[in-house]
This record gives sequence, C-alpha cells and structure tokens, in this order.
Amino acid sequence: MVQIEGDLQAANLKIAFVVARFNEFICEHLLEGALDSFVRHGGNKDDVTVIRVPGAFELPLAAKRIAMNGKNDAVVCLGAVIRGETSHYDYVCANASSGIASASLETGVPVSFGLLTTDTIEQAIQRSGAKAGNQGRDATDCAIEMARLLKQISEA
Ligand code: INI
Repeated sequence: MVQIEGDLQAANLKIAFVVARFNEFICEHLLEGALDSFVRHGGNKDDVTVIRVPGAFELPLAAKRIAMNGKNDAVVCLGAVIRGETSHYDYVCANASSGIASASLETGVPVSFGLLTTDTIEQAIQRSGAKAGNQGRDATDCAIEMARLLKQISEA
C-alpha cells in the first residue's frame, strides 16, 4: 500500500501572499500570522512575495496570475469580508471563494483560502489573531501541506 501525505516543511518552498487592503487592520494581522507560520515551518523570508489588491473580489485574479508564473509552490489569499459593512457581502464572498478555487484548479498550484467571512468586525478580530486563532496562519499551514503533497505525488 502506498500512502501519500504532505508535511509542514516549508524549507525551500516559494510562497506568495495575496492580501486585500479592504479592512486593512484585519488583513495585516492575517498576514502576520501567515508569515509566522511560513517562517516557523522553516521557510525563508527571501522566498516570500507579498501582493496587495484593493479588496477580496480582486484576490482570485492576482492569485491566478502569480500562480501562473511558475515561480511559486503555493499562493495564499488573505482578506476579510464583513457582512455588517456591505450590502453586497454575498456577491463578494461567492466570487472570491469560487475564484480562488478556480485559480488553484486552473493553474495546478495550491491556492489556499485565508479569507474571513464574518457577520461582525469583532468576529473578524477574533479570527485574525485574538481569541479564535488566525485564519492567515491556518491557510498558510494548508498551503505548505498541499505544496509538499503535490511534490510527493509527482515523485510517487
Ligand atoms: N472587500 C473586502 O475585501 N471586504 C469587504 O468587507 C468589502 N465590502 O464590505 O464591501 C469589500 N468590498 C470591495 C470589493 O472586494 C471590491 O474591491 C470592489 O467591489 C471593487 O471590485
């Protein structure tokens, strides 16, 4: 029996973070958690590219374009859509989430979902490094694992 599973070793991985500026206070905390995850798992800051986009709606296109350049093992999308602040919450969330999934499937590069979708700003704060973890860190853990998994599948 062959079992293949990714690990969390980020050494020698190249990674790109695509970060929304909308709700910047939250997104910068997501980025802090994401960078911390990458470095703690052995990644090198010289192997990191940070790309900023206006809002969550713009994450998929930038993620797809950076994934297409073939220089990164994984891409992490970071953003926060807060229901209280927008009447088009559902459209932004739906397009961002399906676009991020498409970017990954169409390029073959792991593109992980570090997008908070919350009802209130308090929930967003809690999930960006306060009480309820950090979605940026979790999405980076997933991106590292998927990048390592794809390498192992290629070698199997
Ligand atoms: N973008 C976000 O990232 N989060 C939000 O909460 C948000 N709200 O509230 O509207 C938001 N809107 C902007 C959107 O992502 C696009 O940048 C804009 O519609 C231009 O395409």
